Amino acid sequence: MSDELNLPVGKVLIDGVWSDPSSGEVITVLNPSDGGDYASIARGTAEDIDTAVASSRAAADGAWGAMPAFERGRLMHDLNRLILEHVDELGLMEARDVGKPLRQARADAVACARYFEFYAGAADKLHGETIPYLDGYSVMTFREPHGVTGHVIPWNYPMQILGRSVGAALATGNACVLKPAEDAGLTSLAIGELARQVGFPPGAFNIVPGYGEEAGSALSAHPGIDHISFTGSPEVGTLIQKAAAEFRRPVTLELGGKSPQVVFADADLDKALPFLSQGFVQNAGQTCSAGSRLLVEDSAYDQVTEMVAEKVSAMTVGPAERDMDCGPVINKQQFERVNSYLELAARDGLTTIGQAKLAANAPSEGYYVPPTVIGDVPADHRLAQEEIFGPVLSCIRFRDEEDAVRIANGTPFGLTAGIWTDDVGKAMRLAKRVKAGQVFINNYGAGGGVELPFGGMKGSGFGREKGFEALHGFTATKTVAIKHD
Ligand code: TAP
Repeated sequence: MSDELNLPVGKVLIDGVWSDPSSGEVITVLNPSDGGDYASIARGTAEDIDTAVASSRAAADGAWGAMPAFERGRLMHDLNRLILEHVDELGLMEARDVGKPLRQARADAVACARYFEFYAGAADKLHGETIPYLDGYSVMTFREPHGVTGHVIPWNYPMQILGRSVGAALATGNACVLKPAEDAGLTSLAIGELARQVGFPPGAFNIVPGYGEEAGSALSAHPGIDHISFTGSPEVGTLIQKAAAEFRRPVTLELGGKSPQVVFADADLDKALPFLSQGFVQNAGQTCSAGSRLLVEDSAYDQVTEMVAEKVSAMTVGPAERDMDCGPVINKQQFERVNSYLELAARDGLTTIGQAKLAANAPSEGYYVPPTVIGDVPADHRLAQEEIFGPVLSCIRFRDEEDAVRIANGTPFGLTAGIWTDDVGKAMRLAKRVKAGQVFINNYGAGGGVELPFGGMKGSGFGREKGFEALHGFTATKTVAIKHD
């Protein structure tokens, strides 16, 4: 681990102090670019979660809870600056931990800082309202923090997801307990250390790394948690929601997608091409909002898919630190899972129309899946329905606007959608009819914008993170009515 950050190995961060987990054990972390051991993190347990929740409760009821909002904002501004000072170091750490090309890993560190900057500025700008009511009453609302919030985050964008979830929770005065993914916990720990250095009060931000079924499950089932936010698989999302139901706690769930990019024949294809070909490759396709279904109007289908296939075939997949178009997937399980979809495509007679190359001298133990474009996938095929979470693009034809809406909405998911057309009316009709939490017209992703509310419809989950709206999710409204004749 990093010398400059001086991170201790195999510890939990509770109450502002690095300490041994109660298991006394560590989990070995692999570098997916070469399959070799890279670092180790603590195997946190239910006992550590208990300690962390108690520490956060004391912070919420004590120094952190009593801190004026503008001072919370100042601390978060300080954290933003410190993260920016460590972008290279955090980027390298993430590239090794997640297998993300260096450029993308650094961009994640910058985005994480930006979340803290955005929410620092928002901390003292969230306020209640006064409500006109009956004569003789004055009514006002307060937006109060939940208290102690739990955060279970995945391995695909650790820094960004930490920033958007913990950032919004801290800004509103909650004390946080974070359980990062066992495969990619290092940058979370590094940001915890930076938060410690800028002087967050003990317990405001505790981190317990460990296994999902151990530390994660203990956190989500803990009676001392007042809200839990989770990003990850639908299966674990269901477990989290069930655990929260036991104590009737609010939950935010972000569970991935199978997002369509809908291309009409009148679209500006030169502008669309980089987004269509990159939208499913970024982070080796392990992106909840990946544009992994390419829906193209019949008359333009051959031209668009040929252009995308050609672009993808010119890409190279290779080690994260060599900063190529695409890095490895996170681990062996994910490697096998993504390849099983490619095998399924071949078995069902689907055609690969474009595929990236493997870099020369890429370590044979690395988990490399070349970005792949599959042509004429039936809309109800598993490749067009299931979240593969790898760099695989399923191309699908549609007849007209009605058909496009039907196919776009025809999966269990509803996270994001892209619409490409020169016809504003058509674009807006579609934007209104597509079931998705974010819709992009003639772009895809809008540059990531921390300001833009993000979250799912249907099976993609509920609740919104990012933007000012996330602050509502991390607070509860209290109404106070005064009777005064
Ligand atoms: P999950 O198993 O859902 O992991 C996400 C987080 O939940 C991790 O911190 C994980 O810890 C934790 N977790 C696992 N089991 C838990 C439990 N029983 N109770 C509480 N927390 C638990 O996802 P994954 O294993 O990382 O990936 C599996 C699949 O999920 C992927 O193939 C992909 O399809 C999907 N996925 C989606 C997203 C997004 S953004 N939608 C992100 C990642 C993965 P451990 O890492 O220690 O298990």
